[in-house]
Amino acid sequence: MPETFEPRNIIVTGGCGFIGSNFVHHVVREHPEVHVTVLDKLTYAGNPENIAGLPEDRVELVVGDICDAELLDRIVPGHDAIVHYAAESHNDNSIADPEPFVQTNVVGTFRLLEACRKHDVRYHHVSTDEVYGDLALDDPARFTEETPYKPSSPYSSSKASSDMLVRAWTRTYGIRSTISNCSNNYGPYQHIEKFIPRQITNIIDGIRPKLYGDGKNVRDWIHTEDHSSAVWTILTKGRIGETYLIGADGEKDNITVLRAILKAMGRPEDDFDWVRDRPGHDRRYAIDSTKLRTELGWQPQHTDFESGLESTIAWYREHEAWWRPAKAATEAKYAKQGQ
Ligand code: NAD
Ligand code: TDX
Repeated sequence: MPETFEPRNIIVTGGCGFIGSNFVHHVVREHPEVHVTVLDKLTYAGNPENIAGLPEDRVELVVGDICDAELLDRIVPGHDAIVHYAAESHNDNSIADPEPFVQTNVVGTFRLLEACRKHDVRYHHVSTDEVYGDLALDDPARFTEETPYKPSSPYSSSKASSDMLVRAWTRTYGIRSTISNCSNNYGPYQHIEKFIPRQITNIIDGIRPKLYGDGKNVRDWIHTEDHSSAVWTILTKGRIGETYLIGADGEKDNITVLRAILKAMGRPEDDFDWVRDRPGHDRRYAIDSTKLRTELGWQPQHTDFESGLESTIAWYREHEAWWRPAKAATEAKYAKQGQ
């Protein structure tokens, strides 16, 4: 087992987004010795409510852009690690308007790496399984750390670019970094543009859910809490310069997920609309997380998808005030795209 790194004062970029805020809650709950500085620009996807109520002596919010080198020079010194979640994260948005994806995901990562180089701070890079492109439905293969990069969308190619920067900065400048590539997350605080919360909030609003293409595309679902424990494990026990894939054996096709949502919400299983497919829509993602499990001893704890879905549905029912302000605009954007 590699030596353990014991961070005390970390920066979490994108800590007001879906997965970043779940990670901040995880750290506050599980690691009382750690102080978190959240750096977040508060784009449409960032909401300070996601971390409201956490103890002020444990969590500080700095509102700012990861692309702002001067800001990074002010806040990075004194921290012992950056955990980088901030990104433009939605594939459909990247197809409609790719520029912010290149700016935040590529240039933003470059700025953070430069700050880590200058101030000698450890860096964990949160990435996605989408950098590997897609697999055929009838292919028994799953992605491993050795799978070649073959991203399909502006989003996934910007994430792939950022991963490459991390590898180059690690090899050339000796940045102390680790990378993780995780599969599709679900759980509380996910923006309602994404598949699962979009359909849950549609049903609450009496709108029929929308399924792209033939509905057979497969995603490998993981509860966001398991993603958080995996990132903490890699940050503290991972080997410098290594990549770890994070997944919880949760492959399901979209129509199965949608029918499970409809059933859990008391609707007939065919009560949805087929809509225009996403251009370049990846067919299947599947993660082999053997390296993380055997080398670092990580195990997912929330693998019962039906019960995870039920608690996620309950969360959206109980937090209508949180998602309501974004609902009309999100659906108007989809309607314009025929989705
Ligand atoms: P999200 O869109 O919910 O949140 C992104 C956060 O980053 C927001 O709070 C936003 O305000 C902030 N942000 C955006 N641009 C910024 C900038 N220039 N400077 C500072 N802050 C900025 O995203 P998410 O779904 O929580 O994804 C978080 C990370 O996890 C991303 O890097 C994404 O690629 C990765 N990831 C996501 C999934 C998934 O299923 N959602 C799976 C694997 C990996
Ligand atoms: O209304 C919808 N109907 C539909 O059929 C939406 C919004 C999506 N879909 C399909 C497209 C995908 O096959 O559902 C699947 C999941 O879609 P998204 O929630 O948009 O996720 P995906 O494109 O798979 O990417 C997600 O997982 C990997 C995250 O958004 C990325 O940030 C992450 O890297």
